Amino acid sequence: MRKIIFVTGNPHKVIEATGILAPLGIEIVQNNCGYPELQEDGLAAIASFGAKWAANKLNCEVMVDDSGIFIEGLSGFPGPYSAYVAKTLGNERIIKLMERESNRNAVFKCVIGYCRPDEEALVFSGEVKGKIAKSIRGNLGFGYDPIFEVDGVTFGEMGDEEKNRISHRCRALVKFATWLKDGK
Ligand code: ITT
Repeated sequence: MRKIIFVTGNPHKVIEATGILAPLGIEIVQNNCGYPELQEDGLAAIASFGAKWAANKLNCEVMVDDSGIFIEGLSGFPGPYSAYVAKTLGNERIIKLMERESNRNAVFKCVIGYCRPDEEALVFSGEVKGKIAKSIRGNLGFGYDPIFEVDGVTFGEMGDEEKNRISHRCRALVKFATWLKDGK
């Protein structure tokens, strides 16, 4: 089994990534050494910088995952600032912000950054379109899962298996796994 270090402080990401990559023959090992998150407008730039930084620090091949939720009615907010907004506003206040908003469309995006020491990073992206729920629903998953719904069901109401079939993370990870399988 190919083993890859996943630099993240978020254990939920590791559980989801393991569910997706283990059946494809890739073992994930979490390292939470962290990496500097650039104040950039794009997830790809953040993931790419983070992967390169961590690969050189740990001196081995690594992957990172930078994700964010982009709410159409709020002009794409919080996007790359999703972690900060989750800590400061949280789901309840996002629902409140959206109270009078008729456009509830949102996109969840994930970018996997991969890098080997002294090389340039590669990125693999995935996204899933959905809507911001009218209220918090479901206690499964993490982060924005209870307020992001696809076909009327929030990620917080889905188990990992169901979320992993359609999620932004799954779409990015399958691209990454396909690239690895092609002998890279
Ligand atoms: P690392 O950077 O250490 O990997 P993080 O949780 O800070 O962990 P991100 O910056 O990628 O990760 O996440 C931005 C925010 O979006 C953060 O609050 C996450 O909890 C949330 N998030 C990321 N993926 C999610 C998902 O699949 N479902 C729900 N919320 C998610």
